[in-house]
Amino acid sequence: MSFNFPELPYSYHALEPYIDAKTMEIHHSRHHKTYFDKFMTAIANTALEQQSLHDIFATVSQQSSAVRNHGGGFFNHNLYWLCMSPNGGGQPGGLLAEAINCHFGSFAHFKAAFSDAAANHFGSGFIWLSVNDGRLEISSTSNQDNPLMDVIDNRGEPILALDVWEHAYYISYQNKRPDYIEAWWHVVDWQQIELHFIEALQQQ
Ligand code: MN3
Repeated sequence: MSFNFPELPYSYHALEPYIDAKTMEIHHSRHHKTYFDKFMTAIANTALEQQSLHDIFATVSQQSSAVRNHGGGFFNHNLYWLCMSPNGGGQPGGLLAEAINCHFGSFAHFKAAFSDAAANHFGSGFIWLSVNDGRLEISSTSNQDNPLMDVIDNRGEPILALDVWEHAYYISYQNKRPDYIEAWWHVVDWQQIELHFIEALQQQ
């Protein structure tokens, strides 16, 4: 595998007023870039260079904490950026809407459950919507772990990621994580997440 640090698919100010440009710039060019650089250092001249992130995470319990933390940080932010768009917000349609209604009762129920998980997650981490054996599940992980890792109880293929580390929201929202979560729904790119959903179903 060759791993590349991704450009954002939109400008740093594109998600304003919901996520400010300074936060996006620091988060992408410093936090995410540091995870990427340290991950590349951690796997340099090892067999992991030839593996996919999915394969590395499937055996991450046997790897160094640097691979777990920085590989997770690399992957998790890749997905977080893709899940947002200046044209986001609203509700999902198509197959994803059907699946959300089936598994959570309604979009409103899903949104409330996901927001609760995000607001109540203690400390740094990520909140996920994942596909597990064809079912949609909400889960949370600490630090830079994710549902692909063999150290996680609630495993699945993540299709939606929300970063709840303070670096994701502190400049605009300080300690008010629920306000960040409420703003974030306005930039969630449901068309992209439906693509992730269809890909995940095809893999299982
Ligand atoms: Mn982050």
